[in-house]
Amino acid sequence: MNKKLFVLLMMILALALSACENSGSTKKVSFTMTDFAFAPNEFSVTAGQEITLNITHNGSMEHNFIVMKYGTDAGEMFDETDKGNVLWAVSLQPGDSKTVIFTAPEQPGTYQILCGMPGHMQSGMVGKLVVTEQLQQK
Ligand SMILES: [Cu+2]
Repeated sequence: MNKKLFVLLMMILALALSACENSGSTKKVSFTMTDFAFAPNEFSVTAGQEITLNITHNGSMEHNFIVMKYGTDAGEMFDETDKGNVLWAVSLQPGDSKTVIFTAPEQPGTYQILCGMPGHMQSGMVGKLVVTEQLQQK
């Protein structure tokens, strides 16, 4: 096979693959942040799934949405020692609603969600992300 044809075939393959990815559905999840709660505060997603998070900030101070790595939690409070265990985080200022993409982890299980602002976790800004195993395609 000559080189030009090979390159062309690879380009077609790449296009076909990206088309497949785009056709996969993104799961839409909406929640609200207030002082001091996430509503809802429990989310169920499928491993590896693309999640479109619609976040509405109805509070009066900065909040963040942190997902801790599998098997870790922040304990009594979120501090410096917990920063290395952050899997994913997004921060919002009051009035700053956002739509962000989050890819669910591959490892099924329960992950801790919290707000890392000092004292917010203790005030109730905690939640759970439940990742369920991907169903086998038939
Ligand atoms: Cu907060």
